[in-house]
Amino acid sequence: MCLPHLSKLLYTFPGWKVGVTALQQAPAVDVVAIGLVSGQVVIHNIKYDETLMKFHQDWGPITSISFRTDGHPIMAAGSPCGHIGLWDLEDKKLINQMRNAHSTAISGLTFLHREPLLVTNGADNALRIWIFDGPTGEGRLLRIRMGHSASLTKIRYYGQNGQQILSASQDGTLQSFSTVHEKFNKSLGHGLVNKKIVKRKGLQNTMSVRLPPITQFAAEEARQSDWDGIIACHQGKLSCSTWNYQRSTIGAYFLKPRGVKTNSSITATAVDITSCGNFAIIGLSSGAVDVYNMQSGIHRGSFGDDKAHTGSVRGVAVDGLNQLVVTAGSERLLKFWNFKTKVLIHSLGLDSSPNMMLLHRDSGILGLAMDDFSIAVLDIETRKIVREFSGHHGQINDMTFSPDGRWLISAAMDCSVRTWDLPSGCLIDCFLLDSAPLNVTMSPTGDFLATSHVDHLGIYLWSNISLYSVVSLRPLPPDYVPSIVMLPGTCQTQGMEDLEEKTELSDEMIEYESPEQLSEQLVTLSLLPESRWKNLLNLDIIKKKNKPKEPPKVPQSAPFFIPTVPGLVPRFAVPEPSSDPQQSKVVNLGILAQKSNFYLKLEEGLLNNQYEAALNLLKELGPSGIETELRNLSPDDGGSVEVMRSFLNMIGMMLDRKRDFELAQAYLALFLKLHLRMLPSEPALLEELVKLSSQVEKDWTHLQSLFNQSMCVLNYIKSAFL
Ligand SMILES: *[C@@H]1O[C@H](CO)[C@@H](O)[C@H](O)[C@H]1NC(C)=O
Ligand SMILES: *[C@@H]1O[C@H](CO)[C@@H](O)[C@H](O)[C@H]1NC(C)=O
Ligand SMILES: *[C@@H]1O[C@H](CO)[C@@H](O)[C@H](O)[C@H]1NC(C)=O
Ligand SMILES: *[C@H]1O[C@H](CO)[C@@H](O)[C@H](O)[C@H]1NC(C)=O
Repeated sequence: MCLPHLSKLLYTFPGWKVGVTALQQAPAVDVVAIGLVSGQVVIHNIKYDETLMKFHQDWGPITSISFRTDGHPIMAAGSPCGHIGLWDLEDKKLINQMRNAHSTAISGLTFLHREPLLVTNGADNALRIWIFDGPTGEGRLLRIRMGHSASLTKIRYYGQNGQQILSASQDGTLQSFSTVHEKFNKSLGHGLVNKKIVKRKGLQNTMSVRLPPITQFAAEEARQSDWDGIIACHQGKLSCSTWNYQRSTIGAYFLKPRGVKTNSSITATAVDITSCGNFAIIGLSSGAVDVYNMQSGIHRGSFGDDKAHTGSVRGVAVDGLNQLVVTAGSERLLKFWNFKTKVLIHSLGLDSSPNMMLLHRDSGILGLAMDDFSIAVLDIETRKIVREFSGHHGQINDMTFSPDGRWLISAAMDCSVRTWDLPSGCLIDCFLLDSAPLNVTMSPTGDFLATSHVDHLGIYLWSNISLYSVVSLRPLPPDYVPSIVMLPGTCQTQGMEDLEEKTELSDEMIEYESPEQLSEQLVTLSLLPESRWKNLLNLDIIKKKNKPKEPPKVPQSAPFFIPTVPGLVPRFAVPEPSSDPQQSKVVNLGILAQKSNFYLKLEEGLLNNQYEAALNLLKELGPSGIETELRNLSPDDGGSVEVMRSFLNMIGMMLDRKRDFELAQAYLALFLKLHLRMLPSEPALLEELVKLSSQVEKDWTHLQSLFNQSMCVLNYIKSAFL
């Protein structure tokens, strides 16, 4: 397919006076559909430059067009407002509309070949598959894959099994992502201001009833099957919403402090839920901290005479036993309260105002990130600062404890993620990212660290490298220069672009010739049939099986001329019984040994270090031929130690080149089997073998890890589609 006129302009269409936005070939020959800015779709025969039909869609420019190919003459056209029009090409009319297929513009839609399935995607970061199986000809949503459509505002692991991550986003939704399988993820949806009104008025899709994005949330699964287990603050809002994880929806209450005017600029800034799931604690920007019952939504008291803090509340936390509440205020005070009596126990002055606060409930260790980019760690029993860490050069966005409370991991605007070892008080890990990390959360089982990043919609998972290899966790030196880790992406990387450019250079299509070796990282197999190498090791068994039961016998019939014994008296010679009963027709080749071609090439190889010729000879032989050649290498069978060394060199060369991998293994195995007895007595050979052994092992470990990796991917794909 290398046509010289491939890139030659053949014809120019005059156009339709407005911009063309989509172009799609129709199933009919020479017919294309042209989508225009005006919302028109023109079905045009390009051979005769003739318009066959025109449709007009009212939703603005056509973004994308596709034709059904399973026997229905239907065309789908996408629009910038998320609707899809379905047109009948025979009756030349609109037969259906799929409104709000996506919440943003449809960026692409395609009917699957010969299937009643339409795949659409949009700028809302969703991929949907619609099936056309109903009588109305309307698409029914079959499958959906959806992420957040705007940047994330907060992520936290949910539950104790470490498999779900709750994430809130600027798009106003709260979603739960499973780290195990997409099957288990779910969206808790948008928060609606008043569900009942919305239902009654059928306002489902109007933006005005949606709550602003969640900025903070706390979740506790202890009573999730009884009542709501998630409490969330919304951007610029005073009241906090509750959410139900099990029912995947916004919950029953809006917890709103009484006595605060709704139109004041006071907002909720910090929340926590007790580990029993009964109480929620809400801190406000005014400094007030209130307790609510999660089951009933009733106000259960507040801390402080009027307010807990004079500044805004930057963090609230309850200990694991509902005894102590810790609150941090922007006026540089950390306060300890009795949970039941709401009495102030202790107030601690800080050097700088706290930015965020995090409590590790099991150990009672409290992490405080300060506005001066330092971190303080307190023990809530003794109420003393036990560690202070500095090193970040930017605002600390988030922190998380490892499940055992040993490590504190912090993420900051300076694009670094740092791991601090609490017992030793040292920084043990630090790496830089190309995009500043916003939130970090460690799974309760310690297997993953999840991060969210500026300008990224996804959640990134990091695994604990010490699970896979031995890492010495030494304190990093003060002048340690962290390396930059690139976030994995779906966009093409630099290297791929280079590759593409290179391939683009040759405009002629060259038939692909597979190189002898694809990559130095991989091994290549010979293309010899399996029978040539697979059974080499079992050759003796096969021979034994195929061996005639008895040696061929001389027929016992009387000869025609009976031999006589020379002498005076004629006497018949009695045939002597064969002296060697074991003698068979199988000739012992060792005795007849004459230097074979292979042997000669190996000898040559010793001089010029070229083993290609010898290898090629060996490749042409069948299994028993190979065995004979290898057997004859040993000094007992007419060979020499030198030639055996040459053979090992040949194997070494094969391993080096990483080609004919299976042959190298099979030949070596047979060689070892045949000469096992004599090899140890030859130091020269032994030395060679030790070298080979490490080489074989290295290659194999590499291969094995590749195999394992492939198996994992395969298993994953299998589990994802079955
Ligand atoms: C999490 O990320 C948001 C922005 O996405 C940031 O405002 C916030 O400070 C981060 N940390 C916490 C603890 O929410
Ligand atoms: C809040 O609204 C009331 C009337 O509803 C008004 O008198 C008051 O000035 C408003 N306060 C603010 C901070 O907007
Ligand atoms: C990482 O793995 C090692 C080895 O299993 C374990 O000792 C360590 O606690 C893990 N780290 C975290 C933060 O879970
Ligand atoms: C998760 O996957 C399921 C099924 O694959 C899908 O229905 C759901 O919308 C997805 N949700 C998110 C948040 O990705």
